[in-house]
Amino acid sequence: MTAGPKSKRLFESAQEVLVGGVNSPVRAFRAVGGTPLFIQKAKGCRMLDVDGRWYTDFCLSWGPMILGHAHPKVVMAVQKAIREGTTFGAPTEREVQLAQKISEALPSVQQVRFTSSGTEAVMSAIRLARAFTRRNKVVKFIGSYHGHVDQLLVKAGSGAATLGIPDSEGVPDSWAQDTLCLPYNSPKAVEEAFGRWGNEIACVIVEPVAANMGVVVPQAGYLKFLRDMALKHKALLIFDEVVTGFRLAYGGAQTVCGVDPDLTCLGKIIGGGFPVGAYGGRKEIMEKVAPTGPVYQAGTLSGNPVAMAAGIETLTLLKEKDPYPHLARLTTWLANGIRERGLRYGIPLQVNHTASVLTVFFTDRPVVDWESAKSSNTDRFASFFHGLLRQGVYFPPAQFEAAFLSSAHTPYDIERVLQAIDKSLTSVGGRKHPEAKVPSQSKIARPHKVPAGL
Ligand code: KE4
Repeated sequence: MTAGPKSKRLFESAQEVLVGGVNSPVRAFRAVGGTPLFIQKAKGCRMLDVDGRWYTDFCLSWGPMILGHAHPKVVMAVQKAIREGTTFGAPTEREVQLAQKISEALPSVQQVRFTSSGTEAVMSAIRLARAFTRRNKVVKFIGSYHGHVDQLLVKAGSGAATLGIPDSEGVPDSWAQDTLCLPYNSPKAVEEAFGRWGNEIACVIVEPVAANMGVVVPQAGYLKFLRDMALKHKALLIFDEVVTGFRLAYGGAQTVCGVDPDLTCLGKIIGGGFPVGAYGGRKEIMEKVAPTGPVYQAGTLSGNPVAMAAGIETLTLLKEKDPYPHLARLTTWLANGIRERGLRYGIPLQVNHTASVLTVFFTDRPVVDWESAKSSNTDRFASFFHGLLRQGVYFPPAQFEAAFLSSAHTPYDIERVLQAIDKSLTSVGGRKHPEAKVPSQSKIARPHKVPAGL
């Protein structure tokens, strides 16, 4: 549909040697159709594909690039680190510095362990929660993704409080049976699960703002409810902040909603574009991890100085510049502009957003969980995506993902993408109703009450 000849040629040869031509499934454009663009380079909020076409980027590598691509200060910090050697398999000062920054930003995180991906961080946090509580069951939420962790690649059983079934080949039934998959934003389902399995549940893992069913914010009081339920049943509460960490605020969702989890998983932004994950929490829990405790976890490149340098510079700039109010304003402007256009073109759509994450769902139902998210018209999303791509706007190539903004995006970029959306909505089958009474931005109804704090 929209890829140039060089991307097409590259994708052909890529598929010979790389599974599906990619190193992560979502990059293959299977959710939206067409050939994935091969990217040559990126700077700020712009990406250049191998056919010489520029795009305004709202995928930002699925979240890490909150300062925009190739930020000069991050590049300089990485260049300095590389010249000193890239990895020693020995402790370095930069690991301490980045861990201190994370702990200062997230008071619930007294100690940190770095990994090389968010998946590793989540896998390790689950293992640690099971060891600390001496229990096996894990509660996760339908539609949430926490990396390709075997025991979380699980779908809901028949009833809310029934045991999970594998959601990927290669995951043994026995491993899935310790995972309970509950609907997000449903306190009743959590009460049922704890009522039935309470003293066997090691932890509840939750995306404090879901981003992997598209953006779905927690309903008012929901996170506090999970905190109270976990405490009551002596289970651990794990916030998977791989997306929300340093995205929703300097620190993350927990600093916005005022709920302290027992363990936090991080990734993406803390690596500044390099492979970094982390998990952390109270010392009494973390000291169970080797070498101070019996929970084994390790990694050749965990905490390597180059990735640490990128993370340190990124968090330093985020703290110094505090781009969060600017990002929230731009994102709200974009969200309201899309809502207005949906009304004007007579296309039912929902825009869920908070801070600098946003998802457009083509449905007339408010999207508050996986059930309502999957009711959206994904064919319309695919047309919307390609309509934008043809105009040089790169949204995430999948409905059930978040679009991201960076401090490199400007009001000009929002104006431009709204103009592109005007055209793209006609390709979705919308007809402009010039006489449509479009309420002013301030009056556009929000599909659901965003809870105080988020
Ligand atoms: P990684 O292993 O990809 O670094 O992180 C896994 C992960 C953990 N937790 C949450 C909430 C996540 O969103 C992710 C990964 N996010 C996806 C996009 N939703 C990464 C993109 C991809 O899989 O290629």
